[in-house]
Amino acid sequence: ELLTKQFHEHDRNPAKSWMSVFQAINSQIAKRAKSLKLTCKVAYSCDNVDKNRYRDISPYDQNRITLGADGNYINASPVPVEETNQNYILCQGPLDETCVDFWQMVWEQNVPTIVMLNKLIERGMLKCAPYFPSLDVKELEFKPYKIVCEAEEEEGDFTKRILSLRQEDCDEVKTITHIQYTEWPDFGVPKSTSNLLHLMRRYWELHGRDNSAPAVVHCSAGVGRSGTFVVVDTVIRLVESGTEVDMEKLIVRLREKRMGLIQTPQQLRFSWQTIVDYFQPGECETGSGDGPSTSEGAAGCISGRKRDSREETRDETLAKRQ
Ligand code: PTR
Ligand code: PTR
Repeated sequence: ELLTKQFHEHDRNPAKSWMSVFQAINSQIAKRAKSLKLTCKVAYSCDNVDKNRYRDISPYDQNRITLGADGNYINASPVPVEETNQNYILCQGPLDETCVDFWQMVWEQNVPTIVMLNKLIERGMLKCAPYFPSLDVKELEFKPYKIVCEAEEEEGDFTKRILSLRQEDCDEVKTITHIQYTEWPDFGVPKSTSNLLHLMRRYWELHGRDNSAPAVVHCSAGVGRSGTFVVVDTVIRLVESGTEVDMEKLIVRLREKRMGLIQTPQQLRFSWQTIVDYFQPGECETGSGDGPSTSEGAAGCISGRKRDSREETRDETLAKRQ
């Protein structure tokens, strides 16, 4: 497997280190952004500047979600991946003032699934407005939208909620699955690759593996963790369909849709390792890549200790292969 070989090359060869791969991606996208003349004028305009959580993370004018007939602004970017027939919307964690915009987007874009990769408070700072209801606060209203939490279930490192979304003066009710993963620090990586793979498998089950309806994926800025999630999902799908993947090229291509996807060399390494682990026979019983598997199977390989011993075996196997 080419990706596995490259992964270990980057791990062992200082000349091809993760930092240098990461920097190569940064400089390639900088050049691409220039030649494509990507701009963020709408995000920086007086009307909209306060709708951004971070000054340096904005959607490109050329690729942003617009709201209503007037094309109003939200810090969100559509990220379609044609080869896998998947559609993501990456966005920032809503601000208090943009919760209503967020639900307008979910309503208008017919979003069945929201994947949230952050906690509301991280390192003592508010990283996202409480835009969704829970069992504690069952109902929220952001006029004209009303959101009710119909069910909530803890599933290890994430919480699954079923939300219903209504709009004033409209009979339609939309049902949305909200998956909140709570173990992924910003600028960091989850505890283990099997942890993220568990989330991924549940996402495939809940969203529907072949569902091309847009899934909203967000964290605080909607780039670091969200980007890692989309890259892992995309590469797994491409490899399974027999397509050869160039990780650097893919990330550059996705970054033309939304800036900053994958924020650190460590996140890059982790996403790569998660993909390698998914296809590594024996990494976990259900991880052999023959399609979506049950969460019960994946849950078996969450323990950190178990993983360490598996890690060694895998490295030995790979060392022998090389
Ligand atoms: N298997 C790695 C190697 O080839 O060097 C060692 C390693 C594995 C190091 C996992 C760190 C790991 O943790 P994480 O999954 O958080 O990157
Ligand atoms: N300029 C901000 C910062 O560096 O803190 C932007 C930022 C914040 C970028 C969080 C990425 C962040 O992580 P994530 O996209 O995973 O929420």
